[in-house]
Amino acid sequence: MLPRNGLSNLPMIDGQIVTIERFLLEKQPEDAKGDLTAILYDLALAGKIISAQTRRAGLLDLLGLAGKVNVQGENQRKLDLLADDVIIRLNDHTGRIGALVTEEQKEWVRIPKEYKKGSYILVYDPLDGSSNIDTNISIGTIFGIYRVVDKNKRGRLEDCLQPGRNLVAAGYILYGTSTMLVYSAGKGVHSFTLEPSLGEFLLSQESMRFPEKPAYYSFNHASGRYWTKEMNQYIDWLRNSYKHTLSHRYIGSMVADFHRNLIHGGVFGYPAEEKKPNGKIRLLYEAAPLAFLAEQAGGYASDGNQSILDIVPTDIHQRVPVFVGNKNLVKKVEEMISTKRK
Ligand code: P6P
Repeated sequence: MLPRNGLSNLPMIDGQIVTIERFLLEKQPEDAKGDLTAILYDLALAGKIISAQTRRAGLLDLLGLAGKVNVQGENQRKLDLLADDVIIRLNDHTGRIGALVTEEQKEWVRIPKEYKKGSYILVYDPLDGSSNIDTNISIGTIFGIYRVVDKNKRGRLEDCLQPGRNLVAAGYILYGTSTMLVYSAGKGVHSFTLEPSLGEFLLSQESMRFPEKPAYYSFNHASGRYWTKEMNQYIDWLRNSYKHTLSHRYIGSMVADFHRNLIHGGVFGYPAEEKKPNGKIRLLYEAAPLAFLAEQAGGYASDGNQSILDIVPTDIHQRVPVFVGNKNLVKKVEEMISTKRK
């Protein structure tokens, strides 16, 4: 093995420094045109730009509200709009994307006529957990990539309303103590850490799997009074079945909770509530991409009745109850709360 003198402080796999560019090229099928790889590169670039802005937000007056409200009725934050703008600008003219769906735009985003139509659909939440921005808690970009239904046509709404089972790739970029990009293109989940001194995402873990033994459950206990009796019985079951080994961690940033549970084992849940019969999490660009990753990592995701990946969206912003992570813990939710005929 080569001496590790000058490189000892960089993440290496088997003595090799693997950039995301190299990894993607090595993993892409022989006959690939390279469009999907290029889209993942573009998302990595977006992650670098958003990370730089997020890190300096306090200095650049990017914290706080943008003075606008999005389609969800949520106050948009300056960084929400910046992240959304970065991703659209990096993808709308490449000829790789047929249409975009983003949490921050009411309608699906058409590719301007002057640009070539693309054969992929990009759905994304530019900054999940953005209510945490001002308190320096980890936030993240969540994305999913589909193929267009009909390659001969320009992107249409029907290309955007596909079930998660049709995803060709999904992932997230986590802006935390370090910036990480975690993705899957259907052959396992792989994580990359941004090395700021190089401006490169370097491979930090290949083929990530949920640990069998769960360490955390992530539910907002304060909302327990709005859950059904059966949902509260599930939480009691969790706490009694894993008395001494399960802790509670819920930081109000699903992508960060998901990431911690992927590494240490656990389950995240945002159940239906009296006033939120479909919960809060958006199906298309939050739940489905994380469900895709979860299954690729040996986990599972459900709305309490069925796999999140089998739900066909009828609206680009529709919400679903979400339980995602350790397969046994999520299957137990279905067993205890499913309203489907037994
Ligand atoms: P609550 C962030 O807005 C988000 O969509 C998820 O990232 C997070 O887990 C959830 O909402 C927090 O919602 O109602 O518990 O504050």
